[in-house]
Amino acid sequence: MDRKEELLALLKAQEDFVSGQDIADRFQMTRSAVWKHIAALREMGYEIQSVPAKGYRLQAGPNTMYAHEITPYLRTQWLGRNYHYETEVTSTNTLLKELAEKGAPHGMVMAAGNQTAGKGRLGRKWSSAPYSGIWYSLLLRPEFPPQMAGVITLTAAVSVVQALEAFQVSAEIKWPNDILLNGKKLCGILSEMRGDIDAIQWIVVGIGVNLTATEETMPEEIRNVATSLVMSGYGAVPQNQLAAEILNRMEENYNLLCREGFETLREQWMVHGAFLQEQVTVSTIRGQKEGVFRGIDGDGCLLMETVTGTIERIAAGDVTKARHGAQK
Ligand code: BT5
Repeated sequence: MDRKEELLALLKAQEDFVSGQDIADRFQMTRSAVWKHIAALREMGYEIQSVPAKGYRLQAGPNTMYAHEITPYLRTQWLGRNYHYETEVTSTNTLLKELAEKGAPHGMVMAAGNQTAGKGRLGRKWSSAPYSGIWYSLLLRPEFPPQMAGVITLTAAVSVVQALEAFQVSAEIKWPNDILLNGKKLCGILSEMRGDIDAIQWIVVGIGVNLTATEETMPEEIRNVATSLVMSGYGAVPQNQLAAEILNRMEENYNLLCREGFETLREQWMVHGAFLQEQVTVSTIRGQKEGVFRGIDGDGCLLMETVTGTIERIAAGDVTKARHGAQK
């Protein structure tokens, strides 16, 4: 913690005014140094009231994923201990991939207030209005074989749902990478990797969770499909605690995955999976398939029962609930 952060911690701990002299004495600095730190904190978005003869009082913090706002809530050993925050980036995935190529370590997290070119899968766009959600990416350097890379996205999805559950938000996972709340998309996950047949160099897992968008501010093009915690009535969930909790769960689940394989996480996934045992349509790059969604297998592939009763494994695609067709 630097001085400015220590001062912030003091203001947070104190409901009433703290006098400039008290701060100066406590940190052994001059009154003008106190003033400079207060100005710097204001610059960072903290609303600090100052009243002559009374001192300073913190009124509100910004909705910003600064390291010092996240780390107090971390219970991790390695995930997010190397944490970077940028006000604006093109995409946290793009930036972290560049850092991964330069040797950035396992567990690094890159968060941003705004993404000017947020990415979804297959060249799709991820809309990331400034300060309206959690936009961050996690760098993993797994020792497990490349065949297991596919389950990382599902592991992240389970982690997000568990973290939401810790704040009494009950969400579902739509295979493979969407988190749904009341049937609409609250969160998307984009995993990108580099590796060869024998080894994974790195996997970057990008997670986006909508928090504060309202019916009015949610971008037009996703208004019908997307939701935010505020729109769903969960506006009181604290962003930075949720962001930390996702990392806490992800580290636990990743350790579990490395230790025991995917089975326990697969079971967890099945507890939270959307459209299970329902008639679904899966759009893949080779066209559409329809059938009953029977679950996922040990590689994270979707298992679909077709009309002929055979089970097909699908490795990638987008699931929607079929409009017609009987449920079994
Ligand atoms: C995803 O792709 O859902 C992956 C989203 C990953 C976002 C994170 S944010 C941090 C990191 N940095 C990045 O640049 N990306 C990651 P996909 O399944 O392809 O879904 C994309 C589709 O979701 C779009 O075509 C829209 O229909 C919809 N969409 C876009 N923005 C959305 C939003 N903010 N909320 C809900 N749905 C959205």
